[in-house]
Amino acid sequence: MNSPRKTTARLSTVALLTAATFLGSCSEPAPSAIAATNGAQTQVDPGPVVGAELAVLTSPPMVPPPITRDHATKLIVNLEVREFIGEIADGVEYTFWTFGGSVPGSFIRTRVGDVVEFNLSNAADNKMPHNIDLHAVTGPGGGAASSFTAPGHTSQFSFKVLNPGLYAYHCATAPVGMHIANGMYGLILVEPAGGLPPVDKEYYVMQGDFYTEGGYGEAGLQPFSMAKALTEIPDYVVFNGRVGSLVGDNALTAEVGETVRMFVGNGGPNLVSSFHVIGEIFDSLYPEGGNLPNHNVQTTLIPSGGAAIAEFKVEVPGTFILVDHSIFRAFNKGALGMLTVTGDEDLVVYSGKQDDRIYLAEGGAVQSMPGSGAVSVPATRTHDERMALGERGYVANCLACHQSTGLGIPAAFPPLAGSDFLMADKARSIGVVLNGLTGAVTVNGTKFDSIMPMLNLADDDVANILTYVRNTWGNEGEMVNLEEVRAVRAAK
Ligand code: HEC
Ligand SMILES: [Cu+2]
Repeated sequence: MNSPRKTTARLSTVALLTAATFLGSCSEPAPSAIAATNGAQTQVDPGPVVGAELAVLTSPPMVPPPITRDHATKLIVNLEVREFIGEIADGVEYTFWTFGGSVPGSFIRTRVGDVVEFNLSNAADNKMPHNIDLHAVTGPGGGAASSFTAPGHTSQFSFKVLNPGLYAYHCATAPVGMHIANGMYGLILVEPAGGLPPVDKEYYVMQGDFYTEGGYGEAGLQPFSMAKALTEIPDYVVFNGRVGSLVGDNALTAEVGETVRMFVGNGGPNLVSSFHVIGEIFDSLYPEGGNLPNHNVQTTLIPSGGAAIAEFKVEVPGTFILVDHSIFRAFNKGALGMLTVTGDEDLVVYSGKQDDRIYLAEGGAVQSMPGSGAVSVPATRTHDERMALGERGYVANCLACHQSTGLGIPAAFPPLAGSDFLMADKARSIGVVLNGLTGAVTVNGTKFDSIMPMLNLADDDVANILTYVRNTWGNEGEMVNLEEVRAVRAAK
């Protein structure tokens, strides 16, 4: 019989469907691979399996190097399950169960047609049996039954990766929800035969929701809460297993002009992610990890147990914030990361603030403020006026990071409420708000090493906001007046 597999290298979608129908009615196995390049579906025979090699595994946010071989191989994956206590947020400990010692687990990179020899080891000092269900597997349970492994044992099974794409994997040992909730998930990439188009940077980011006995930020070792997991209202929603895993020194990085590819997964166990990068647009987006690209996408929905590939070029420098756009999760439960882009400004693509006018809704008068320094505003304001205007200014300019409570976010944004750093030196605090802040600072004994952007505020706004900040949440300080702000600006 003449197999349709051999007839032509390039088939239209219609032809493929026809071929599939035809195949269904004969005893030939289905074509083993359908690779895609920029949306054009091309039938590619992945070819014979040649040789053997040990898979390179990486912890997030790193990704193994692209596959350069032009043939399928026997790929040996050695993955060890480790149970340990780690931090889910500063001062908050949790017992993680992991594939390879990280949440999410090690990234596995294969090529279509590879025969994967999978060795799952369960460390001898672990307490629980575990297994693995890989969504890239064609076979019952995705490998779960074959990989069930008691502590101190190694299970081996093998599978052929038939479909290119980005797939989640997870533990499927009962209670399944609990094993996933404790961090047992990760991603496996199956590259198409021709590989993925080259990019400058590749990163691995995976969201997960966590359920603890104590509320968000409650210190100490926090046990898993089955009751909360059943209600599906998590205390933590995080990228890469921890609040602050991708901020400050741990931020992802790129240079202006580079192309970035993010392999983004969602381990759940419960929530769906509305993945978004603030200030960027995905030039290409492979929804659900499949091979049909969408273009010019703002936010993508990543199902629990699913993935997406997001690609974009970075045109301007700055800090681009990764969020689950179900936004309370980002600013209040931890689903926030950063991509720091360095390089030259392109003021045509993004100008920065060009003008600032005071808009007084009551009086209808609009006062123009040409540079942020030289402003015609009342030189004196009462304390109460500054407090009221300052609160408004705080909400508009500071709240997103330092929070309405002034408590900030552990490991990301320092507290202003009760901050010894803020209250110790008035002129210095004016300088922080005028110029932004980088480098390590210690606030109430906790070190922060991140970036506060320069906000381009008018001097009067700075005086108002700092008067408010230095006299709210239990802080007690004098009013900050315009002369003091001007003096700090002039001294710069
Ligand atoms: C985009 C997030 C962001 C915004 C918006 C922001 N900050 Fe910050 N702020 C930070 C970060 C991050 C640091 C720590 C910087 C470092 O580690 O060097 C910081 C540090 C500070 C500090 C010194 C440390 C402390 O806790 O006392 C003060 C004071 C401060 N910010 C005040 C403000 C005020 C007032 C505003 C609004 C006008 C503001 N910030 C807006 C992120 C932000
Ligand atoms: Cu498990």
